[in-house]
Amino acid sequence: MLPSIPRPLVVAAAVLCFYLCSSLLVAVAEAKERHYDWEISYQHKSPDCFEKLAVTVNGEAPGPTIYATQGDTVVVTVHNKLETEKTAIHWHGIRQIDTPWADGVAGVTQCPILPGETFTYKFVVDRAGTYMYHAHYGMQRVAGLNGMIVVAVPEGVREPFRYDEEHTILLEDWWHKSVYDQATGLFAKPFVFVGEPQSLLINGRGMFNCSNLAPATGTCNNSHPDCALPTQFTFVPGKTYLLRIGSLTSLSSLSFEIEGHRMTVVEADGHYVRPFVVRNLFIYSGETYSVLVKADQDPRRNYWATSHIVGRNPTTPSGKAIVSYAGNDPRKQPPTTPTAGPPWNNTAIRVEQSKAIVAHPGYVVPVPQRADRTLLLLNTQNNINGHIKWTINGVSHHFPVTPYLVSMKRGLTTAYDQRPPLDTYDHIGHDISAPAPTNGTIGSPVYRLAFDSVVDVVLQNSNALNNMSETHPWHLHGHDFWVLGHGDGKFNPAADTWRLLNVKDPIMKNTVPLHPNGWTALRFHANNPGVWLFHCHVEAHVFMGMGVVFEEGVERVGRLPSSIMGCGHSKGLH
Ligand SMILES: *[C@@H]1O[C@H](CO)[C@@H](O)[C@H](O)[C@H]1NC(C)=O
Ligand SMILES: *[C@@H]1O[C@H](CO)[C@@H](O)[C@H](O)[C@H]1NC(C)=O
Ligand SMILES: *[C@@H]1O[C@H](CO)[C@@H](O)[C@H](O)[C@H]1NC(C)=O
Ligand SMILES: *[C@@H]1O[C@H](CO)[C@@H](O)[C@H](O)[C@H]1NC(C)=O
Ligand SMILES: *[C@@H]1O[C@H](CO)[C@@H](O)[C@H](O)[C@H]1NC(C)=O
Ligand SMILES: [Cu+2]
Repeated sequence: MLPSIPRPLVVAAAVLCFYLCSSLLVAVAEAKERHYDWEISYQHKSPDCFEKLAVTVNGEAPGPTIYATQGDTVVVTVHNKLETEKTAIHWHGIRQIDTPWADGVAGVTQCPILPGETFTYKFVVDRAGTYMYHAHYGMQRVAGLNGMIVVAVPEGVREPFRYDEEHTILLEDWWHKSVYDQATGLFAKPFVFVGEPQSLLINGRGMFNCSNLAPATGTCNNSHPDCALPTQFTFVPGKTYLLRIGSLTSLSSLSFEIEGHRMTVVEADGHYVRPFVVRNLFIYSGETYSVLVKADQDPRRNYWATSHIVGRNPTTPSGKAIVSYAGNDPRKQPPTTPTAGPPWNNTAIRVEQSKAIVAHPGYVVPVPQRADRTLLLLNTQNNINGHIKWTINGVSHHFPVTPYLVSMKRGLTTAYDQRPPLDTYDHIGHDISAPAPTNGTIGSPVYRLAFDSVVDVVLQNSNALNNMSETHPWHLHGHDFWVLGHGDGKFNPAADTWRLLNVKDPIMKNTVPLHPNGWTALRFHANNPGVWLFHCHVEAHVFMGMGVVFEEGVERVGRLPSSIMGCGHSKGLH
């Protein structure tokens, strides 16, 4: 539902239609084209009071929220005005059925858009829910090019819950260092990690305490209008709100909460969840959740909405926004000190919440009972010729210059690594609670999946070179997958681990966390012709090679638009 349309009217129309015009509905609710014209440029921004160059959409970071209705076609014309930098924009959670070239991943589905060039993305939003968009070129998304996509249910269709109004909440972490500095450090010898973020942002706002800045390093002004006030959300007493929450953090796993209010989780990555109540929502980069919140607290005061880092020992202050009850001064700070959030190192409570997310009983998408192929994907951190890399089954993924979609469709076999990657690793011999002893290699191989086959993926965590195990949220492009289970320790395909899997009512998602010292199992149907990236959504990790590429039915892909070509081996192709 669009926020500008009063909900009762829509409900009334829907109820009327149910009786009077259900047969006409299909004709009435004609899909629309939604056009956007975006100029991508660097602008000086102070989202947390520290001034920095940010990549913006029409001058804003985050960019505007795209509102559409299921079945609509979204057309975004992107003008790259970055002057010295290429770009590409990914529509996170949109499956791109019949339009694999619009997925927006430089090196996978298109050549990056050159400075001064214009590129048009056109795709159908085929399922209602909450989605996001962000740059998918180098580490550019960390510089601010991101935003949300809200897809409403078609007219006459009811969601399995009621609410009065909605808000969108985009969570980010933020660095004062430029993306260039961050990316260069990760590739340098010796390796320089990006470090912990300086701030957490809620809808693009945070507040860094400028007095804590080392002398004379940049401009920081706590009175700057971009940061002086946190984001404010208004609650009218007694009303129920749908909060569409998305995380596009670069590194951090978060816990989100609203002081004094319970949240009922009802949607995850565009799929209805069997509702469950939480005080704090754990959310990983690349995930979206919708929660219902009732404005049922003392309306004479305001409340803190906060985001806290979990999974890494936090040095970053919490993100803060104000939930203000109607009638109060929305800018008035709540009288309380924001909560500290849950202990950062309690993995068990996070795994427990992950396990609580199953499909709504009325919306279970039946799971194929068995897979045609199983991929056991072990992540290890390796020192490769003095560079610190993440590898999957020994290969650190490197994006080729020529987009896979073009090279695979056109048979350009020299454009990427032809050796098939390994479906498994030494799952008996590998000690996951020690740094990897093996060497890795850098490559650009592809898992070629039989079209229409059912594929299981088991993600296996292991300790990094610092002997710590981290959280890795994995995101699959072009599909939703069933989340079959999360487990502790090492997954053993020969043992009875399969009994732990949920094939009854698993939730479908596009992003799922792999928790420290554990494994995550998922299943998907390889039925969307194209070439799709599957990767850790921690920006530094994918840049260090933590990803794989799947191809399925590329021969079924329609004629490729020549606008995605022009780089590497695709020069001169049409
Ligand atoms: C900012 O930091 C200074 C110095 O550490 C401290 O005195 C001050 O109270 C802080 N301000 C806020 C709003 O936290
Ligand atoms: C800080 O920002 C405020 C509001 O824009 C402005 O009035 C003030 O001059 C700025 N201070 C400095 C030191 O730039
Ligand atoms: C988390 O860290 C604290 C402080 O180091 C420690 O006391 C506690 O046992 C740890 N909790 C877990 C679940 O590891
Ligand atoms: C690494 O950490 C594990 C616990 O996860 C511990 O048992 C092991 O001794 C550590 N190894 C090294 C080399 O520090
Ligand atoms: C890793 O590579 C180095 C250099 O090529 C070699 O000396 C070493 O034996 C290799 N180690 C393993 C465990 O393969
Ligand atoms: Cu990761």
